[in-house]
Amino acid sequence: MSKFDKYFLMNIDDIIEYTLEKLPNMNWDKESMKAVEIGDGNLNYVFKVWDNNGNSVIIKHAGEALRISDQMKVSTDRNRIESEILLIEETYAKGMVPHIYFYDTVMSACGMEDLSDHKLMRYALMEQEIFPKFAKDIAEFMFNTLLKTSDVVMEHKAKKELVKKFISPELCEITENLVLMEPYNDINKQNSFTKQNEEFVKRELYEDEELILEVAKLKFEFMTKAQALIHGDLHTGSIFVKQDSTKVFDPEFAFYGPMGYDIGNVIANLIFAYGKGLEKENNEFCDWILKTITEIIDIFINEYNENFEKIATEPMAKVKGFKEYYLDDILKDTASYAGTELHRRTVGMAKVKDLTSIENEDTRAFTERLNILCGKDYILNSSNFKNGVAFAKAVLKARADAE
Ligand code: SR1
Ligand code: MG
Repeated sequence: MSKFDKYFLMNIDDIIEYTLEKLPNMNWDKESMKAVEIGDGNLNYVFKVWDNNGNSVIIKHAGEALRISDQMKVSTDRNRIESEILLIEETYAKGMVPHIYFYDTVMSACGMEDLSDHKLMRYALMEQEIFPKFAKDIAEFMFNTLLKTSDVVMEHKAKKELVKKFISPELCEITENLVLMEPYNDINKQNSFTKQNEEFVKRELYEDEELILEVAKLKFEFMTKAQALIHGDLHTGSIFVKQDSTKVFDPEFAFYGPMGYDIGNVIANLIFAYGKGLEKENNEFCDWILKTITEIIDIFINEYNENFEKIATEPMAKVKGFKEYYLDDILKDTASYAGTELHRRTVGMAKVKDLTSIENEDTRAFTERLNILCGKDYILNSSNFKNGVAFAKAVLKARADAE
């Protein structure tokens, strides 16, 4: 019998005992073991445990209520999903995710590789740090994890087993509401933004029927398009970086959905960093962000074009014209979901620090307008975004229009 045989919400005092029970072979120096809570996400508790022997591990633990709101209850099964996805992604994109040492479906906790030598990408970007290798790393990560889990490549019955295994109604519902509805109707009265943009948001989001119809279609596509095993929340707070390394983590929102949801999230979150760069009047950083957006899209397209024939197993995917049709569809979704991410992080309940840290009210209002206009361009003209330059140019256009 162990106190960890039945679920309870662990706190810092439980973590060392828990770690010793789950990772007994790590040669821990019990006397010097320490633990600290380091989580700053919206959902879970994250503990770092270490000792003087040089051992360290991250324990991630799902509570029944979310950190962002104790009114919101979401299945603790998200911890299993996250652990299993990381193990799968490790096979598709070696070295690009933290290694999972164990996961525990009783306590809804897992132990994973400590990546403290990396920085959380959102904070590094807010400090205006540049990562020249990032575009290639993330584009290849997305190509490998998305294309290779799709019906283009996978045997269809095996793929459907994964669809079943990673069905995630409660986490998907969060996205369906917070991303693909509330920014456009504020139905739950959770939206917020600068006071001076009240008329602007009303006109550009709440009253734009053409936009809302497109978002309605995107919501249904998100709910029904089981295209690839997506990360589901691939923002810069789900990525660790070093100059020579990129690691993707936190795939608890993973499920079979549209590939463009992941790619679009990466693009939108780089645009939030661009807004921060504008606040700091850092042209070099802003130029690097636009270059990175361009490269991510173009490297993804290049990987796709170079490898499609080599990895496709589905005979009908090899029909003339299908490859081009399928890529166009991925890029259209990428633009569209970049747009919805830009909107929800600007007006919705789960904001990003890149934006909320802008203290000057006028600058913040300007950045809000840039995000909203760029998002609208991506959604309303989604078929036009067929290369990296097109994605980057939309940011410059929105910047000019937001003045
Ligand atoms: C209620 S959870 C809010 C947001 O945090 C996560 O990181 C997801 O992005 C979710 O939408
Ligand atoms: Mg997260």
